[in-house]
Amino acid sequence: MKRVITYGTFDLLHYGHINLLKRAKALGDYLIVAVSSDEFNWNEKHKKTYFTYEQRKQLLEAIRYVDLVIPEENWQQKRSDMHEYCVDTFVMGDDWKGKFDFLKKEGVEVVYLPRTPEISTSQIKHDLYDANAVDGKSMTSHEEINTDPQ
Ligand code: C2G
Repeated sequence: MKRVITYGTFDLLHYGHINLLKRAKALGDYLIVAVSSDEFNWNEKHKKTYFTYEQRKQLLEAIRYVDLVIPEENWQQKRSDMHEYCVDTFVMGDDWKGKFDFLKKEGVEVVYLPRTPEISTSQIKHDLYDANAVDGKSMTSHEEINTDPQ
């Protein structure tokens, strides 16, 4: 069984993430996703996520390509993860190209896959902020939606 691993925040899960996970799984038989903890995001990546670790973990576990979700708690854990989870292939989007080549020394294939263009969590946040700023209305509640077919 070929075991693949990838790491990320996966906040506001979108089709760019899904494309990555689908292609990562296609490289093997078992896909592990190390999802960044809330503390790691805040302290090391200076990202405030919309969804908590538990919520992001739940979303990822619902994806057909994902077999196991583990926490990513620091930058240093990758080396030991390769051995602890018997990883054959490490996969990241190519925005990280070259950054994790050191893992080859752990006997792991390192693969960078092309990012899906024009979608990112920060782009989603930006677009929603702009949209709200333009029309000034919050999301329409069900009470306000006229479902009368007449
Ligand atoms: N990704 C992609 N296409 C996009 C957006 C993201 O292929 N349009 C990929 C990224 O390249 C990454 C994965 O999806 O491989 C997760 O992206 P993020 O949640 O933004 O993760 P990141 O903040 O890059 O954290 O130790 C590694 C870090 O945890 C990676």
